[in-house]
Amino acid sequence: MYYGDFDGNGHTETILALEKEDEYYPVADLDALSSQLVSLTKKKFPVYKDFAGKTLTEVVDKKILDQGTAFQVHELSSGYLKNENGKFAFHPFNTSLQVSPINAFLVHDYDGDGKKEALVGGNYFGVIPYHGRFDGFDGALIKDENKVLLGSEIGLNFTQKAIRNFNLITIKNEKFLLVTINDNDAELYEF
Ligand SMILES: [Ca+2]
Ligand SMILES: [Ca+2]
Repeated sequence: MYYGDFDGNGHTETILALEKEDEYYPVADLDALSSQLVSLTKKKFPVYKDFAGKTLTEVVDKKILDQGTAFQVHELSSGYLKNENGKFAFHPFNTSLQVSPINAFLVHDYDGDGKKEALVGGNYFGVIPYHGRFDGFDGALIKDENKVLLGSEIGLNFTQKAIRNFNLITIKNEKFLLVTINDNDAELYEF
């Protein structure tokens, strides 16, 4: 992500780029990019065909990009840190847990077998329509490194909901899971 005032109009821009075979390509399409950088893109690419397949530095001059700050992300997977002989190593979760950003974890012995599990919730709607909202994650219970139960298998229904937080609450000596959802009613699950 390049961040800076690339056209010198006093407002900062962010330009996202993805690496593919050692080249960087802009993530945004011509319309989105030119809405931020009119002088740099629409004049340079009057027709869409000319923009297609162009690398980032073919779209925005390297000298101009270098005026900004470059940020890099190397890992977008959700995962956990495992203590391996005193050193923590990152391990991504399996693919069933990668369908949306994860926002909520709650560790507890949910099934009463004496071992703790991690309940996981996610989804995120705060994206532009072009990217499409992340709404397909059903929630999950991580039993251990190799065993993950999806929400639908354990009586949860978190799809189409942007899960934000979990709490355990006790009402009249009975334990409940309180699920807080962004821009929606909270939900109470009986154990
Ligand atoms: Ca600017
Ligand atoms: Ca357990």
